[in-house]
Amino acid sequence: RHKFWETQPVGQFRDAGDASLSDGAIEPPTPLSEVRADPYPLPSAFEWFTCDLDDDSLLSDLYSLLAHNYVEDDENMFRFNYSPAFLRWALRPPSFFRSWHIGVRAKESKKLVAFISGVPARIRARDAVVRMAEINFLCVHKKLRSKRLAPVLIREVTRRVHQENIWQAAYTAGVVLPTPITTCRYWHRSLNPKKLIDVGFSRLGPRMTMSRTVRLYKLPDAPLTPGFRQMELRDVAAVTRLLRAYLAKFVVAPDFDEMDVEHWLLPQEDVVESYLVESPETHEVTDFCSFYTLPSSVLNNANYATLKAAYSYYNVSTKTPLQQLMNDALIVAKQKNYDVFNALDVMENESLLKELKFGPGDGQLHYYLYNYRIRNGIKPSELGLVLL
Ligand code: YNC
Ligand code: MG
Repeated sequence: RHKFWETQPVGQFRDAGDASLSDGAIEPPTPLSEVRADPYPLPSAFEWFTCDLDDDSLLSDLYSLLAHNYVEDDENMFRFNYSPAFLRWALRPPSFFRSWHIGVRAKESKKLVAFISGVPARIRARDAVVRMAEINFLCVHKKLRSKRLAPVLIREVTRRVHQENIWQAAYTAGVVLPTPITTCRYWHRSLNPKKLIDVGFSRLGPRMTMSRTVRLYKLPDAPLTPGFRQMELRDVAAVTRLLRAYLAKFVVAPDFDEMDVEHWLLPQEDVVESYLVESPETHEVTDFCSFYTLPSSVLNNANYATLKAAYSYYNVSTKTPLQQLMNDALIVAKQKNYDVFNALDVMENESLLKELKFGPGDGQLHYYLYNYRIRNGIKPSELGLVLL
């Protein structure tokens, strides 16, 4: 049933419940000299093309490919609209490889028609910290779908990851493939309920009027926790300590060092927002929360072109209750004019989603590891990893 995925070192559906299989790599690494030296062949009208994201015009080509052809919801009402600044951030973390920003273009017109990317990460699975690639932004132009181009892109990124002596990867997808380590659900918290209803993102509840709905989702004008402020460069060491201690609780989580924290969590306007609580008495940093900005294009609506969405990222509480911290995150997102705040049921999120008036979405997000087995999988609450 999965002609491509059945050939790959991933947990196969038939392996479920096989007690003889153990956790860890599915296949051992091959000697680097045996990694295929040449790119995989493409249909003759196309060529491989490494996208240099320093180049504003190439970044803008990638932005357009994704803005028109990337992920849509099941009803094709919305499409992710990752901004150019976001793409640069997402694709250039510490020690990134240029060769993992892989485009396919038409030989004649030079038009970008497909893309896949990887970035390096250290991810801990149970006790083992493993060097992995995080694979994202797999996209084939709508006119080239169902021609088995995706497996060629996946094989090519795998080859280039192997060339860097990395043998495992992590990725998420809305589709079911062999075999998720866990399946998460998105929850949505309305910040601008009127607009969300107008664009068809949400519906007026039964026996609800618009004015009652607006009142239901109303938030205070400013954060409530004393000492709540934006994260700054001088906070990197404290945030790294907090985050490392917290992520140690989960079965699968990134192994962040200070360079990672500086890249992934230092605020960048309209890309990533981070706040912390600095105790007014001791000046100790006790709590942390963050979200990233990912608008969606609203397809076919006369009044609105985009939805401004915040996505919960990493949150750590040691003194401020997590629910209060997340409520402050909602408040700042509302202040900054976001329409909706989204969160997965990962880490400890499930416990506060209902209380904070999030509602369950219909989209599921499946998490996968490549060439790494976690027998029986894990629960969303055991997952400490958020991919973009
Ligand atoms: C997907 N999302 O099952 P089988 S997520 C992985 N991830 O193979 P064709 C996918 N595989 O089942 P199309 C996939 N979607 O026959 C489909 N597949 O074994 C598999 N959509 O290929 C599918 N972006 O080219 C099937 O399909 C085979 O033309 C069919 O292209 C698919 O970024 C796609 O949703 C998704 O642009 C490119 O539909 C296209 O439909 C599209 O005939 C809109 O492909 C955008 C979209 C996906 C977002 C993402 C994560 C990707 C992970 C890829 C796997 C990485 C593995 C690790 C590599 C490194 C290893 C090391 C070390
Ligand atoms: Mg195709």
